Amino acid sequence: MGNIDANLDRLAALEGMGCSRKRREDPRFIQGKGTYVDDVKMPGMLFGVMVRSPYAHARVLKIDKTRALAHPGVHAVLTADDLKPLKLHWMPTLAGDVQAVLADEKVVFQNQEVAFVVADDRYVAADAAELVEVEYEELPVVIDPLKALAPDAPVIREDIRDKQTGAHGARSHPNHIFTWNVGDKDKTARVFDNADVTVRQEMLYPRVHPCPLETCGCVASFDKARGDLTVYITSQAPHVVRTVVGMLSSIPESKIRIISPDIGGGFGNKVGVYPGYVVSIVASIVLGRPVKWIESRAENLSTTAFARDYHMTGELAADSSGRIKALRVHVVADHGAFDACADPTKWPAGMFHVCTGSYDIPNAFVSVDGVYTNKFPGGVAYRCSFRVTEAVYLIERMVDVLAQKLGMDKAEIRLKNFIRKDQFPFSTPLGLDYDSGDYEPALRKVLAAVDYPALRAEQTARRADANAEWLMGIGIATFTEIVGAGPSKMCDILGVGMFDSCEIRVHPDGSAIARMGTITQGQGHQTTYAQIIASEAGIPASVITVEEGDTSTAPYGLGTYGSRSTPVAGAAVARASHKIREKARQIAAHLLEASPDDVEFDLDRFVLKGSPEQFKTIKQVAWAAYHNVPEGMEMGLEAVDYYDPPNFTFPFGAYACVLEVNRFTGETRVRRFYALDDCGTRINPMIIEGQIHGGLTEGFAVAMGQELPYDEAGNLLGGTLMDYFIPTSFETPHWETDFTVTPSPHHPIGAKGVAESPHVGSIPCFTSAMVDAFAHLGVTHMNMPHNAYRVWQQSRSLGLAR
Ligand code: MCN
Ligand code: CUN
Repeated sequence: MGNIDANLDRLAALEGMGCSRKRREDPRFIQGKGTYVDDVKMPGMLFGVMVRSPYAHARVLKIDKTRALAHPGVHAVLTADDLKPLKLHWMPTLAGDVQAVLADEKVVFQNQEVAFVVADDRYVAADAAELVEVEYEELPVVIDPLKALAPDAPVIREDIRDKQTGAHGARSHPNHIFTWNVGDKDKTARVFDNADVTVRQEMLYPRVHPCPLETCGCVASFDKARGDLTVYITSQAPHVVRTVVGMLSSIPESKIRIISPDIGGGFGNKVGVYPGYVVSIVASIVLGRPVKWIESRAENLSTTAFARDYHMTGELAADSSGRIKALRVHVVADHGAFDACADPTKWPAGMFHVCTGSYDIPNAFVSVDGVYTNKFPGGVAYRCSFRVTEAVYLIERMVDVLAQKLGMDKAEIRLKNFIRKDQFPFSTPLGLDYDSGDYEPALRKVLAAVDYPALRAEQTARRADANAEWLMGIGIATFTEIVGAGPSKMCDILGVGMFDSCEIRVHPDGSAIARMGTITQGQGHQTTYAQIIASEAGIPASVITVEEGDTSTAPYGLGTYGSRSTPVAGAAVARASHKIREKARQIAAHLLEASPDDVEFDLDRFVLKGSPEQFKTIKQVAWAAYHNVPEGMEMGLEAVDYYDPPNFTFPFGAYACVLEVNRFTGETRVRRFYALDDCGTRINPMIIEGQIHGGLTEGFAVAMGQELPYDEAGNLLGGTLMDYFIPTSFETPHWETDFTVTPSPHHPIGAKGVAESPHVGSIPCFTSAMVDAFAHLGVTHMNMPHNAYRVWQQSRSLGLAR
């Protein structure tokens, strides 16, 4: 008994995987002691402010900087003409397109960067920006992506007007970016032709924005004497920024240091390289002084990486029993005026082809047309897993629509079509190989938890009551996520494969530092990576420092987005830990004067097999590593691992939502939201729950209120927090969470990513519940956002409200 207690004490002291260790980063944050980019102050630092276009599409006839330059405190006003000799007026995007750094002869979206004013402080720069006189000639505007390919549509990108092929194949129109087809078109068509039942539904996933608390910004500092460039930057991928800056500037990467300090939320908004970063660097090189640029909220919401804007049409074919036979999808993807989608996969619509979802659908065909419009660029952001949000929304909506057509229950149709546990690994008709899943028990657990039959009975009674003011909607979503970009044969950024890395150094006293190629923006990496090392190498998490974000110290890594940190870097941590453990075992054997084969790892020590009283702790081994190692072994105890995963990981979940909808006002109340997630091996249950709460809250925001609409002239309506919905604790529902554990078979510790799942899964669940409130009246779909005004309009159109 005593032994077991002692072992449990040793286990607890490690704070390894499975333990809800408190977040190590929070004491700093809640005391206001974080260091964000805007906290960085350097001697002689200047400030830059952008001059932006008021028009969505216009020729730039003339830029007069005279008055701005004459303003006291102004050091420079940069325009495209100043960048031209440096060949920096255009830059490559992550999607194989080019983007104007500063408007070159024309502007193609409202708030586009036109000039950059550098001055002693931010106020002076802002005042002087007003004095830059730009003469525009307005051009006709294309806002609706469905009209972008019309023969007479205005040409947005004159720079590539005659380019017949883009980064993803042939272009058919000057506003056309790509057509991406995947699946078997003819076979799918035949199945549709012969199907018992088919359904078709158009839906819009509107343009939204992740709106992180901290906007984007940087401090660029070029040291002329040393020829070194240091950039503090809000980046989710600092090494990638270093490589891009190296390419653009021809400064060797060894002379460039990119530091992502604390980041106040990224959510995919901080993956790309923005004009503000480039011009700040140029200004610092030109002026020989550090230059800071920090976006305003409005600039962030109207110029840097939005999400979605997917106009989707889905079709399902099924037999009369509800067995799905085929899926067909067409998407018009609005990428804005430059294709600057932060999509590192080789597919131009990212992972959209996960849209067969959790279901065994034998035939599928998907076609996506990417188009340019006069809106700001982006598309991949906001807990999206590279278009999985859109894919899951589509399939979950379609399954609901089919159930309605067949008069089937929406839980039943899902249970009928799920990929079964014994079918994994499962190859989908669109070419993905799901690693593992166990969908049916997950949904059954959720149905039992919310007492689904009772909810349906209550709803039936409510529907029968003609005077009921509150309608009741029940939503279900059973999703499959795809995270962990990625196998470098499928994913790269500008040619760099998407491995990730970890370097661990164990110091003589047994404490350690782990340096990572990823960068936390709030996900708690400093807490959780240490837990992996604790379990895998026996070093207590409390003595492990995790460091990220400085390219001068961290091993090269591709950064944090697409919930890839756990599936990719987490695997590198485990493998580096195993290397440490193996070397430590050799040293322990040497200290125990035994053969390494007779020594085994046990939690925090190395034990002589058969005599557990004879052991060396990892702490003792660490000390020995610096003075007493076996003959011929290098001193020191460190390891580095670069991990290129063999496949993605496929987390999944089953969600249920109960919504109350006021038929007279359109007001809604989330009565219940139950989220079951399966992310394989769980490293820190508390952090997972926090991530899920965050993702669900953002899902609620998107489903219920967020959108970035435009008027016909290309003016962004709702680009400030006066209009853009950010839920506070007041609006946010109460979340109930649950889990199952289906490890990834190919990940060294069986872990899958989790951070985006709740967002991906909750949004269709909200829509499912919203439509369900009106389903008995024949409604099959309602476009988001489900705000009170739009819901009231729906209610009124059905005669339920005045
Ligand atoms: N985790 C775990 N066990 C697992 C999986 C994950 O304990 N099986 C823990 C990890 O150790 C990590 C956290 O959960 O501490 C998230 O891990 P993971 O799912 O691997 O995702 P990433 O760390 O790669 O985070 C990226 C993801 C993305 S893409 C967006 S968008 C998003 C999100 O994280 N942005 C966020 N969550 C965010 N949370 C905060 N606070 N801020 C953001 O900007
Ligand atoms: Cu798609 S948003 Mo996250 O990948 O940074």
